[in-house]
Amino acid sequence: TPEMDEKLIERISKHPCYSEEAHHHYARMHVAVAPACNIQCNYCNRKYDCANESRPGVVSELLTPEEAAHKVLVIAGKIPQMTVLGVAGPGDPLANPEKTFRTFELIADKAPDIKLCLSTNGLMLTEYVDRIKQLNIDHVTITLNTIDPEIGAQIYSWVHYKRKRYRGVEGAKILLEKQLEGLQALKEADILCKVNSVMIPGINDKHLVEVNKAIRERGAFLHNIMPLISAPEHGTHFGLTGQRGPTGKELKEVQDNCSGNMKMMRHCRQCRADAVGLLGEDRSQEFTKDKFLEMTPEYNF
Ligand code: CLF
Ligand code: SF4
Repeated sequence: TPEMDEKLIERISKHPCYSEEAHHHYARMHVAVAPACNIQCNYCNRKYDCANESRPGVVSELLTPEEAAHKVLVIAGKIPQMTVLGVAGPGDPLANPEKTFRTFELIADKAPDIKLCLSTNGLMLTEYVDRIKQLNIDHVTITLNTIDPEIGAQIYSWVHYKRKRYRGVEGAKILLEKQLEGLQALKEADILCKVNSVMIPGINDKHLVEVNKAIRERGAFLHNIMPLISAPEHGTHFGLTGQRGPTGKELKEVQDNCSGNMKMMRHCRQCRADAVGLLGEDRSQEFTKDKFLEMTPEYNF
């Protein structure tokens, strides 16, 4: 938009998720280095990728930070439009801080022109904002589905925080507070923040306008409302209780109701935790572990 300043445009212009325009020209890759998680979302089955950012029901191949860095260099050499590296699972990246930050460090060191992107449930965000800033990670996604602990208790079955497990409203309250604090801390550190919200009919659908207002007030840059994908065979709580996802029409209606004066993301493709390529294009199978470990990086920067 014309009122966006030039510096901001430059920060998003090569990020396919933050700029609708960019997604036609620039590609992203994910590396699955973060297996553990510290909460339990009712739309997630731990056997699969983190459904906060990814497509539920998909299993990504777990990599060590060193393997991930090798993969990134191989792919960046082969796909010139590759501009962004994201860590988005298969669990919560900040529940695996050593693996996640080691991966970012290796890539910042070897491929400094690749933009770094991180997706998290937000529980541990305030603890790591300084480290995120230090590593020059300019794009962080928080999945924030509600600002009401009563609704949260229907979405999260437990939250593990500081060596204790909290259930129901008590757990949701901790998570929700930490998410909003995290958002504020990102704003203060001048890191661009996208918020993902999973739309769950009958649970948070009517409430998402309020979520949108709350994140807007705290300076989120972009809001991505994603449809719940819930299939019984994925074995999630919602899948087993028959919770349905929204129709395309219902999703669009909520996005339209939120779009007052904030940018809404409407081109999300709910990628895998090991996605490679333009959004909507899946080249992950060209770069499975058995394949990329045999390839020599030809990346020049
Ligand atoms: Fe990956 Fe996410 Fe970064 Fe993009 S995906 S960590 S912000 S580089 Fe993009 Fe994929 Fe949607 Fe995510 S289309 S699921 S929003
Ligand atoms: Fe699953 Fe991600 Fe939620 Fe953890 S944060 S339970 S990995 S969807």
